[in-house]
Amino acid sequence: MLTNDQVESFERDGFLVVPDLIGVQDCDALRGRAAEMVADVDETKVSSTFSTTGAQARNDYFLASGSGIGFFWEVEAVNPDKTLNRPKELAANKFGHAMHDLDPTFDHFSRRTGMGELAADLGYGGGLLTQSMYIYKQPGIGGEVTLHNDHAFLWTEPMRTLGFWVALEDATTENGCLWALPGGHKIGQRSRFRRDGKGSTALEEWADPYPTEGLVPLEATTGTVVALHGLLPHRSDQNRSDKSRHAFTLHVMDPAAEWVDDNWLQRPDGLPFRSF
Ligand SMILES: O=C(O)CCC(=O)C(=O)O
Repeated sequence: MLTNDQVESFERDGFLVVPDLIGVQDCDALRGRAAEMVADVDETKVSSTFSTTGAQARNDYFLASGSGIGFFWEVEAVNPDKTLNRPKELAANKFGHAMHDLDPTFDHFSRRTGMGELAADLGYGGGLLTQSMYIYKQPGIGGEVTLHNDHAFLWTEPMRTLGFWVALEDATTENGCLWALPGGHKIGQRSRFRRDGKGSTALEEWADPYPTEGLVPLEATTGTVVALHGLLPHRSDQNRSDKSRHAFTLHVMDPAAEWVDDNWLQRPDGLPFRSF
């Protein structure tokens, strides 16, 4: 699927933008399914928000979403009394993290649209799917995602995690596209998010933060897949525009690597990680 130049570019930069990998019909089907799922959420029972800039609800609901499907609201969409200040389909920040194994539409999108072949070309043949997310980046209130790499949250020994970020709508600098640091995957790991034995989680940062100079925008049209090396620093801005920017992310680990048992995301015996 990929040319040698594309593979070399991924190895050099730590990312690769692959336009038009996924058909618009498949993107629309995923958006339609997400709309059904958020319509079914009882917002009086879900009070988790998601933000990478402030204190987060790191609770049992979040931890359970590693092997289920949990919804998280935008901070700016929640009133002080925890009610939502707008319709829930415009209030959701994201949902995750096991739809690829639990929902047929997400399973199809993850396993039957070419991402398996892309993973194999990037050295992840037989890779195990560890995490999926549907990210809204809502118009007006879509929150910033601060500079990080994904391996800090999805740790393997040795460090072998690959991410796919799929544009379900056009993503531009106006509505909060990804930004990445070319070659930044060679800097090494500088943080780790782990859980303790009591069900709490914390982000440990043990070296200088990643440099914020030199990041480039990764604008993407609908159906584009951005492959991200697990160690690549990336971020996205707030979305203050009037355009939404829905995206889907999928993470893959090398089947020869070990999934460590203090990762926040753990699967029960009955729901092991599966391949494409
Ligand atoms: O979709 C975004 O804005 C950023 C997503 C991201 O970086 C992540 O979830 O790791």
